Amino acid sequence: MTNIAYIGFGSNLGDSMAILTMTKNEIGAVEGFCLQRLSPLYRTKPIDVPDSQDDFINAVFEIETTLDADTVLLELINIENRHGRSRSSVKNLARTLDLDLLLFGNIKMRTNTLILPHPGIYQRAFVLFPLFDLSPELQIPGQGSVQALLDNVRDQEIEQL
Ligand code: PH2
Ligand code: MG
Ligand code: MG
Repeated sequence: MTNIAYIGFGSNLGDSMAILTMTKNEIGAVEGFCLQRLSPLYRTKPIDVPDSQDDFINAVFEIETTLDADTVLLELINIENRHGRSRSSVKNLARTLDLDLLLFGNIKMRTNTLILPHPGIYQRAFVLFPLFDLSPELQIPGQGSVQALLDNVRDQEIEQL
């Protein structure tokens, strides 16, 4: 049994392009992950952050995996930690590496540690554009089609690299 999962990449601290390359290799090396595709890359203005921050590099990875969603999340947190991702009680500070589990098959779930689909997808251009690039027909369980959701975020500043 395998599932397709989509993983959001975000970085706006340090050498974000180098971090992206390393992350791609690390995702490719996880046992139980089969890296399928990386979306085009986007430079995006920070959204919903508490201070003045540099632009982000954002993209989305598509993987096929034999692991369950909780284990996938743990693997992503391991990769974040290897890149010196610091965690603070202040939300959304600048970060070297943020890997968000956006979608895991068609699964809907809500626990203390994981909400699927990721609850922010529908309002974030930096996630919707790369998802659309990878899968124009994609449906987000409970949120609608990526294509329709894009109409809500066309005012957000994002530039394909
Ligand atoms: N991530 C956030 C908060 N705001 N803004 C952009 N443009 N890109 C991000 O990846 C991002 C953000 C929290 O994870
Ligand atoms: Mg995030
Ligand atoms: Mg995160």
